Amino acid sequence: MIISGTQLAKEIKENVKTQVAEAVKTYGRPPHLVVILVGEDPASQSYVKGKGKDAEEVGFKSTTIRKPDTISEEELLEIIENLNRDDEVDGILVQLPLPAHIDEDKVIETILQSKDVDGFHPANVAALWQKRPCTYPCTPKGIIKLLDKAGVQIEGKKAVVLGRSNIVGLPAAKMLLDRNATVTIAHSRTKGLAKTAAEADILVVAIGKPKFVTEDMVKPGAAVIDVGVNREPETGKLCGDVDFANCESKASVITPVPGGVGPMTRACLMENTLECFLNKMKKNNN
Ligand code: L34
Repeated sequence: MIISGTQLAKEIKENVKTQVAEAVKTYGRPPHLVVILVGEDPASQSYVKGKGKDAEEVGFKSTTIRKPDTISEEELLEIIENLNRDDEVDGILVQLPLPAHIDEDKVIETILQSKDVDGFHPANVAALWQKRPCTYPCTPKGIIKLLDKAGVQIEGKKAVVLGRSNIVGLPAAKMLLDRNATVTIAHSRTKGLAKTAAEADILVVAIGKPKFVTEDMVKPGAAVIDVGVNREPETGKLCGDVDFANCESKASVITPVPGGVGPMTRACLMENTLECFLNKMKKNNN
């Protein structure tokens, strides 16, 4: 079975849209999401465009701030600080990666935690790892929702996460652990990676290498979640970290690229933005 992220994302966005209409009646304005894009990387441009499109679809106010990759760190931080102070801005997202002369950690720390719709702020990360209320990072949140939608049992299962990034691998592993899976975090330097992967009931692949996972690395009946977004070197077509055609028949459920985790990342961003907005409005009313 192929799990359609596009379909599930649509359902999530419908739900957000309904709540936005309610929120407008209650609070007099929709949530406002600001996305900052530095530079002209084609992939980042495409993702940011998708976020703006989704934001408009659910009825948010949406602003994209585009800056050249020559922008100084100081200038970028100042933009963020102004957005932090702006009462009518509810969510701030700085698209990663940033040019090398800008300290990403510093940028992420500058975003007000209550407007951190990515869930990347250190205070948010700490809250996630300590099982306190937090904003769940969009991609891992989307992964869990895809598994639930497909009816995959997580509790008691062996999950293997390939990749250990702050954005995907680590938080995805933690969220699977919190659902009572037994989790192995593996990576490109793991010895016997293929064998480890092949033991997984749930295999999450975020290793950033096109068609890295082949059929021999998939346990029969496994659920395979492909987080990769790569370009096929020969054709320029989008492809995942999983060799889909090769693995499809071995997996019980598998996500496609495009149309899997990507659209879910965006839909979860819409949910997070609404959540930040509602938290703020409820606080203001007290
Ligand atoms: N701050 N930076 C920040 N937050 C994020 O959550 C991200 N990420 C990752 C890169 N940098 C970030 C994204 O937005 C990856 N990512 C992302 C978002 C959306 C899609 C892919 C990656 C997506 O929509 N993928 C589509 C295809 C898009 C295309 O045609 O290029 C898909 O169907 O997979």
